[in-house]
Amino acid sequence: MKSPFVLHIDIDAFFAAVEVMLNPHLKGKPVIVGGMPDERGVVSTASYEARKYGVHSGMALRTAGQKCPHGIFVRGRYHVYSRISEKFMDCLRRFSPKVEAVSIDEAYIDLSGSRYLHSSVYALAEKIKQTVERETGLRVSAGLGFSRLGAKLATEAAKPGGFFFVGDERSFISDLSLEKIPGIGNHTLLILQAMGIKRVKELERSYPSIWKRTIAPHFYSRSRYPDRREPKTKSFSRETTFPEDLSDRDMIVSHLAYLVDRLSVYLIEHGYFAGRIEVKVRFSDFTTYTKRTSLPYPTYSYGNLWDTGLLLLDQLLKKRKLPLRLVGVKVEDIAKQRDILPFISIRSEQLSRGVSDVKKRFGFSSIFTARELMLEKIYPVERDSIVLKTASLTK
Ligand code: TTP
Ligand code: MG
Ligand code: MG
Repeated sequence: MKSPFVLHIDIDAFFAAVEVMLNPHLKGKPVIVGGMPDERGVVSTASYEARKYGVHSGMALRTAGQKCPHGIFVRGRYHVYSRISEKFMDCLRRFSPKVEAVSIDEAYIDLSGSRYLHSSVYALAEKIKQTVERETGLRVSAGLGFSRLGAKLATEAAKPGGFFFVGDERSFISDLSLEKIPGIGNHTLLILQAMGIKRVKELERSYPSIWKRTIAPHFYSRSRYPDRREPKTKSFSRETTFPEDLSDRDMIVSHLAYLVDRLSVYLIEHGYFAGRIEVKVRFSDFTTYTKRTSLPYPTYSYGNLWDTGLLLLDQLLKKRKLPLRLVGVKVEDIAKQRDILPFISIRSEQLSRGVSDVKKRFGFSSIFTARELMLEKIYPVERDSIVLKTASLTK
């Protein structure tokens, strides 16, 4: 059997690196993307110079301002990042038909079949890295391994800017601390740490059954082969912290409608169907609730996502007294095709597709539902599109 080779590539400090590329005065400076330090909301990302001060993705902008007072704060321009991301993915696809985009700045590339064309997979991987760097103008990190997990962890270890090949994945991963392993939740991590287990090899030694369930499948099952049919990303989400806490239900509904609209267009553009939807709210006192449910059938339609999303929101709003600080929506169980044909949804899906075409040509907010109209009162419209102040993607 051919041994599989998986290359993983991730752009370094992506949003911040784009800002530096477009404005060379920022080079070498602590750049923080996401908003201004006196604003609510969180940091999308920070340049490596800013990370030295402890600033990282997901940190409150205010905290970032305290940690790095001389930081250069920028709001971020999602449409620019998205265009560069497409360029990045297109460049990778020239090297292999099997490219799996897993987030805006990262992809797995299956190089198993390519090794007969190139003398060395290692040399090919290096060439791919150099080519994307030249064509995008951004620095990337790369990891080559025999499984997705191995390749991804190699990239993490190679950051920033490096390239690692993991020849012996099992011993490489054994030496890593558990928090590096994607898929081990915080809760499990805390329990294991309390039991004195910090590294993968300690887990294997002391609790082989847990190791077998969590780590071993990466080495032995077919899951190590990049799968072309199903996107590996299991969910997509959009959320926003409001400029001021909101007590008006209609205004909250309006924000949710906007985020669902964004997600629906994203699903359509990428040819995905979503099987589940989750809504998240954070009240002023920072208590956070989520609620999710299966959709009646896998869909990308705004109407279908909305109907279920609104039910979830109303259930969540009963949990506590308003005002609310944040609302978000996530879709899960993502698939490229569906087995059942839902007759009832066809109309709603056709409508969503039509609307999405119009948006593509004339701007995101050139057409939208009346529910979203209220947002024009509080946000600027730029490039034919309403711009939320602190929109953020979550992984
Ligand atoms: P990452 O690849 O996780 O981070 P990064 O590229 O900024 O830094 P590095 O890979 O060198 O560690 O995420 C890619 C982009 O996605 C990031 O530039 C900004 C955005 N993002 C968010 O908006 N919110 C988040 O919580 C995270 C983690 C990323
Ligand atoms: Mg990155
Ligand atoms: Mg990434």
